[in-house]
Formats: sequence, C-alpha cells, structure tokens
Amino acid sequence: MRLLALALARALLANVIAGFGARADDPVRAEDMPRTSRYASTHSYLRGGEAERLGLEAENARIPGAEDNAVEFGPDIDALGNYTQVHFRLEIAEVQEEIYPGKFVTFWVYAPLGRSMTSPARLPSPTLRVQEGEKVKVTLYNTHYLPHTIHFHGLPQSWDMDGMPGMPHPEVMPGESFTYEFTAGAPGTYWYHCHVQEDVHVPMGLAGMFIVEPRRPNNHFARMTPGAGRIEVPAKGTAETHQTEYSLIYMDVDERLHRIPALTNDVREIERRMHRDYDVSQRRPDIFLLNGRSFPYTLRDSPIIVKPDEQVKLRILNVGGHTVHFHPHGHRPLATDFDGSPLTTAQKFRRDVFDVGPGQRIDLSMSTKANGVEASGPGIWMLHDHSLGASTNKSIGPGGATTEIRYEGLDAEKSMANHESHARYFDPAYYRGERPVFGSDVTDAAPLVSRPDLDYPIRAVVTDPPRLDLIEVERHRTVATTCMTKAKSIRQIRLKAGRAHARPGEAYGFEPRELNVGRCEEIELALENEDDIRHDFMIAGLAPMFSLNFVGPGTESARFISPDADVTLTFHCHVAAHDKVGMMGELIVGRGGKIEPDAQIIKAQASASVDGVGVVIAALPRSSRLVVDHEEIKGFMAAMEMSYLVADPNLLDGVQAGDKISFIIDRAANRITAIRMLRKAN
Ligand SMILES: [Cu+2]
Repeated sequence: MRLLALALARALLANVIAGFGARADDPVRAEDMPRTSRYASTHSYLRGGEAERLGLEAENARIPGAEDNAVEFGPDIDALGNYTQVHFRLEIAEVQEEIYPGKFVTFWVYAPLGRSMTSPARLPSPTLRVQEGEKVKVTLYNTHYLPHTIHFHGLPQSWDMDGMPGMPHPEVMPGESFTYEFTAGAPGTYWYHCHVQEDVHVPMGLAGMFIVEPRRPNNHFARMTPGAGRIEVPAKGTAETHQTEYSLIYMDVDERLHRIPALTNDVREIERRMHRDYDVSQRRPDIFLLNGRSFPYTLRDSPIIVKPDEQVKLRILNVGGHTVHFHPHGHRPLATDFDGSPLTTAQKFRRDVFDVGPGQRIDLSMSTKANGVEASGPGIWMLHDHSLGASTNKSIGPGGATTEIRYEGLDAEKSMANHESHARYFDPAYYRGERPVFGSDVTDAAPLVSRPDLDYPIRAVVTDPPRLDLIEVERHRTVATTCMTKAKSIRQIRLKAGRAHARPGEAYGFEPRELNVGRCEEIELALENEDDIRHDFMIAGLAPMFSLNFVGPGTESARFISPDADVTLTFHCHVAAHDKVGMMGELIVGRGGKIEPDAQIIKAQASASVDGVGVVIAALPRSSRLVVDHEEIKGFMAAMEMSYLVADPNLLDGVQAGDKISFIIDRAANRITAIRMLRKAN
C-alpha cells in the first residue's frame, strides 16, 4: 500500500523534484517517500505553484528510521494553507559517530521518535522549524539512562515550560515522558538544549537548532531535519530575500568526557565519573565539529554550495565552550540578526571574521556577487573557525570545524573532497599521527636522532573505546532458525519491561530475564511495557528475527515459532543503549546450549568480506551511510533493518529508497565496499 502511494506520488511529482540537487539536501531528500494523502487536498497543493508543492514535499518527506508521528500537524483552520499546531516527538539516543576518518566518539542526542529496529539518531540533534503563531508541542520521551529536560533557549514561553529542573516540573526521569507547549513568538534563529547538568549534557550533544519562520500564506517547509546543513526548500519568509539557506552548528569536544559512557555500562559509575569526578573547569576541547563532523568529513556532510549572484542565508549557532571565529574566505557577509533579533539597517555590518560566543546565534546574509566588496568570485573557498585549535583533529591539522564554499558548475575534481592532494586526510593513519605531515619530498628520509627535554605541550594519545557498530554486528549474529514444520505445541509468555525491573547499576530491565520454551513451539509473547517510552524487544539470534516495538505504557502481543533444537538464544531491547543498561536476557529452547555453526557459517566467518541482499530504506551520502532492510547475511547478521557506513559516498550514486540491491561488507571495517543494483524502485 505504501509502495503504491509512493509510486503515485513519484509519478505526480517527478517533474517538480527533477531539479533537486543530488546529495546536499539529504537526509530529508524530497524523493524520500512523500505521503500524498496528507496534503493532496490542501490549499497549497490545489491553488499553489511550484514553490508551495516543493514546500509540501519537504514538509511531508518521511524521515528515514522515524515513526510517522515524529512530526504531527494540527488543523489548517485559517484556510491559508497553514497549520495551527505542530507536535514533535523526540527521544534520546546514545550514539557513536565516526566524526573524522577512523575516529568514533560517543554522544547523546535528541532524536526523532524511532521505529522498530531503526533510529534516525545522529549528531547534531535535529533542527526543528515552526511558523510564527503556531501552537508548538514537543514531547520528550526519555529513553536515556539519566534524567533530562528541554530548555527552549530564547523563545518566549511561560516559566513552567522553561525546562529548568524543579521550576516547577521535575526532570524527565528515564522511562518517563513530558510534553512542552508554547506558542511560537517572533521569527528568528533559536536553539534548544538539556538543562540538567548542562555543563556536561550539552557538550555530550543534547542541543539542536530551533527556528521560527515568519508567517506567510501557504507556507510549507521541512519541520524536523536530522542533523543540520543545507535547507533545500527555504520557507517563504526566507525565500523572499535569499536563494539558499544553511544552518551551521558548532560544537567542541573534550574527548575525555565522551569516553566515560563508552567504557562502562554501570549507570552508577557513569553518573559518578561524569557528574562528580570530571572537572569541567579543567575542560580541554580537542575535537571541533561543524554539524557533527570534523574535516575532512565536513566536506561531504556540510559543504556550502552556492551559485554566482545569489544571497545565501547562514544561521550560525555555537553550542561549544569556546568563542567561534567564523571566517569565510573570499566573502564578506552582512550580519542581519543576533540571537533571533533582527538588526536595523544602521546596525548591520560586514566583516570577514565574526565572533560567535557560546550559546549565541548570528544570522548572516552572504552575497556571491563578485564585486570585490561582498565576494571575490567563483571558486573553492575555505570556511573555518579561526580559533587556533579548531582547525585540527586532536592537534593534527588540517581538521576541525573546517569546510568549503563550493561554487556550482566548477569541476568536481577541484573540491577539497576529491582533490588528490587531500586524499591522505581520508586515511585514518594520518590522524593517528602515523604519517608525516610533510613527505620525503620535503624532509630528509634519513633516520632521525631525537633530542629530548624540549618544553612544549605534547599531543595526548589515548586508545579508542570499543566500537559500538562492531558490538552490534556480534549481537545480531544468527544462531538458529525458526522451526520449519508445524508447531508441536503452543505456549503463552508474559514479559514485563521497564525501569521498575532494573537491578543495581542498570536503568531498565526485563522480568523475567530467562524464558524457557519447548522445541518447535509456537510462542505468543505478551510484552508489558510499563514505561512511557518505546521499548523494542528483539530475539537477535533467531532467523527470521523476531521483534516487538511500541511506546508504553501498555501490552502488545506477537507470535513466533522456536527452533527445533536445544539452543540458548539472547534477547534484548533494541532502543539505543538499552541493552547495555540492563535490557538483556536469554531464551532457552529445550535443554538450551550451543549449536555448532554449519560449514557455510564457518566459511563466512573466516572470509574478509560478506555479501548481502536487501531493499534500500535510505541512502545518506552526506553521512556516508546506507540504511537497508536486508535478508540474513550468513555468519554475519540476521535479517533486519540496519544502517551501515559505506567506504565511499560515491557508491551511493543513483541509489534510492525502494531499490533492491546486493552489497559487499568488509567485515573488519564493518563498511559497505560495493553496491550492485538488482531492481530499481520504479
Ligand atoms: Cu528499551
């Protein structure tokens, strides 16, 4: 049904979306599954022109991995094509992001409410966008293991919706939810962040941009955008003065803080180390992020792509602890707004370095008119934070919050992302300090005699924490197959899930944690979710995989048939980090035990790469990811929806949601190295 609607929508809108940029606009590309039923009869669609339809496309684009109700609209009662209410649903995820080649760092993010098996969580937390005068609801489902809130920074609202713990509402505890409500006031660039232990929770990633758009008739635009960056279809108020729009979120990272939750599973220990041992007054940022990535990945995820003779709106937010010195080469933008307030004509000014303090927002209007005052002309121009450390990755440059302003139409080879002189920055060994910055063409290759005892600050070298994606692979390996013959018996099992069942050091638990079933038995599992949040029960060792996902409190049932073998399988909750903070258990079939892997699996486990077949859910070249609903990959992973890194984003050229593909995964790197099209979506 959904596929049919998709095909219809595609046919109807093929002309409209044909002009879309290939990649700068994901992960909310308009071609990601529009839902015509939601807007086919709206005023904008019936009476509007192309701009309105593009806006509707962006507004209704499905967020890959999110529930449909992650964004919900109230009625359009003013008959101007405007909604009167928008409701966002956010949860909290612990994620590990590859922020520059080979560097995986743990963050906490707000994420759109996720679906079974998948989550759209990424860094930075999603950009939320509303229209002046709209009634806004934001429900926070605290799926995390510590208390959190949302503070809407700079937005006028009543004090009880300000997200300060105990003023008067307490923190949102793990497993609980809370709905913030206010009416969107003056248009401008704002932000939202957690206000519990904010010295730690904000740098961990609990912060995103919040934008209020000026009110216009038939005004439609993307409401919740995972991450930040290019806005493909600016809202009407912005489009009146600008052709292109970007949001730029700056963060800095003291990696020592982010290692804490990556190195222990005990919530008590995480709490003690992060909130009592870690001394924020001795904070020492060594990783610098633009839209959640460091150079060179910023070149893929957040390039500023412009045309000559246009006005580009840049919304800048500094989430970090140091002042950002924003420097676009080749351009002298005009400051138009500070902290959501427009400057008067007399107050507006032009600079080539803008200082943006922690918490501050600056809106800039950047002209690409090559008149020597506003811009120097087409080219590849660097855009960076001029603070010294911020151009490095843990003190090795080039790195940090650096990207490029790239004029469309220039040879793609000239981009820093493709130019051969930058190829070595994509090699993880470079940022581990294993390759000389200047090769033997500059320095003598003869052995070096080191002279000790010179005093200067030395770059700290630490071992990396375990990679979550590799642990995930291990956890989802198929152990046994469901019974192929008619079930011999039927059994009902009741399983409770929630915070009440956590043991010391845990946040959540199942009760019981050991389920005993017969061989080849049909099991009706009734899952009682006692929390206000989503739990996603999954038997990972069973093929086909069994899962049951819903937002509580409540009880839902589903059936599966156990294998015809004495085997012990594991089950867990698939919501981010719930397994590590307690939600794991064992399903004992018959007498339980281990099944010796068959020859096919042993062979697969010994090989360097494995092959998979599946249907694409989303291709995300900006973050070098492919979300795919794949069949079982023998000896590697059960059939499920998974998000994989791709070795090169160019592999995703021409890959769309709905395509059936085969792919090869490099086991050690856990990355897709080749993709072959089996059947196009339409
Ligand atoms: Cu859970």
